[in-house]
Amino acid sequence: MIKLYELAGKNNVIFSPYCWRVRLALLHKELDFLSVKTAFTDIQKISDSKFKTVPVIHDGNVNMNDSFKIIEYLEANYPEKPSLFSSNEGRVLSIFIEAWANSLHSDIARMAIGDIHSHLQDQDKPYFRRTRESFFGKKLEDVQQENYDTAKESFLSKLSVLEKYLTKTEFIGGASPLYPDFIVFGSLQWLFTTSHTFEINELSSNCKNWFLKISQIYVIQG
Ligand SMILES: N[C@@H](CCC(=O)N[C@@H](CS)C(=O)NCC(=O)O)C(=O)O
Repeated sequence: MIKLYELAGKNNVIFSPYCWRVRLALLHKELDFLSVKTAFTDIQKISDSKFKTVPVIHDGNVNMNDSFKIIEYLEANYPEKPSLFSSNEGRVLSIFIEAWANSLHSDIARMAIGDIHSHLQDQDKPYFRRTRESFFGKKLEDVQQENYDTAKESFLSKLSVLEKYLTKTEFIGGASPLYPDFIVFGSLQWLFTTSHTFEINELSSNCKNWFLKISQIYVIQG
């Protein structure tokens, strides 16, 4: 069975956007998998320190990280299972959507970096604080407090593009969800699983309904 190493905080909360992308892809492909809940500071123990980031999958002799590479591997090796791209056009769309969704991450980090820290396992807290405070040049709580409003405005402004798009189509991938949907879902799920402040009702209606539909199809079943 495929093993999925995914980042987990306190109470096994899964919050990493990239891990959510792969988790939904495995559920969509109806592939059985074993979730290995992993702390930041345990990533080095996977596959003899081969990887610096999760998600990682082990499938037989294959060990790999990087969400997009994992998706391409699953598509190539499980062609009889429901497709994540549907076509080469779907794969190319995913590349664009990945870049767009990743541009939400700097906003989400500024909206929730202190809250993310509070969700971590105790063993991860010093590592996370040290590396992220060195990146931002200030205390995590100050980053969040000083930037929350402007980051939220930027985040919602980027999502207004998706809001308009979703007037034309039920899912980003068309009539049913595809990997581009899971990419964006993973990014938003990162915010919703960690923020103490931002609520789903703050999303505009098409984005909110789209998010809830994906949750119902995959997350609740999963
Ligand atoms: N490009 C990678 C990015 C993965 C990534 O950055 N994962 C983060 C968790 S969200 C991580 O493992 N960080 C390790 C660390 O900060 O030490 C992917 O798509 O999988």
